[in-house]
Amino acid sequence: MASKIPVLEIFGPTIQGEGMVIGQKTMFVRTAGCDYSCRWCDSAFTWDGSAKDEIKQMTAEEIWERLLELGGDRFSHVTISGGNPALIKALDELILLLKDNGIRVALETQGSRWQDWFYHIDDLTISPKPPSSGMTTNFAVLDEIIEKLMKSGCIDHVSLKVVVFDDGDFEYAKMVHQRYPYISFYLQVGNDEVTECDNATLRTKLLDKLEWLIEKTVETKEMNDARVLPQLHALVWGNKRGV
Ligand code: MET
Repeated sequence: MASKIPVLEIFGPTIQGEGMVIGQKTMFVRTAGCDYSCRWCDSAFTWDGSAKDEIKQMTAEEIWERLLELGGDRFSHVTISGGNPALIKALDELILLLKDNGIRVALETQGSRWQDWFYHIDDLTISPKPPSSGMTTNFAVLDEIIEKLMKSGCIDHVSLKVVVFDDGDFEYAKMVHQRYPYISFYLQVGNDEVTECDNATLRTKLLDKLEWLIEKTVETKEMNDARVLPQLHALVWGNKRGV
């Protein structure tokens, strides 16, 4: 019997608003469940129980059918996010099915768990969480993940992304970048206004924070190879879900 994957939402086509493939037209598959509970998580419904009735246990085939129903021939890229999708072994079936159909696959995870199917991801974003999240990075695990990806020659498909809310987070980001200097490194403006409904207010705040993060980055020699990005989806659509 085909394995089931806990899915919270499938949507698109839209664009990827963050990280290494920002702007890429994509579909999203958001899995349920996380081993973290970040203080500022913008998808807390994946783990806090508030959307537990929306979780569907789906086979890879069912997910593919739903993607086709929504996206038709208007997509060639699928992003798997969460929650932490790296908790789900059964995603290997979905990833292989997507690849068999000529779809490129991106995945977002915090780097707290390894899965062998990481090797098949075209755009793998590993996003260790800074102190403001309230989480503690297990660097033994992260070192092992990065080492496996390095050894297998997948490193061109991998990036590190650190969300920055304050000076402490920036110091953490510097440390992560220095620890893995050969991996493309992205700094992302944190959104601590995840309940703000007024898009104009949110945009102004996020752009002010972007300016702050750019200023810090340009002043810091350890960040000479870093890329600074906003969350494009938050600027365009605010805190709306399913975009
Ligand atoms: N948990 C994954 C990450 O940290 C993906 C979703 S975060 C809302 O990057």
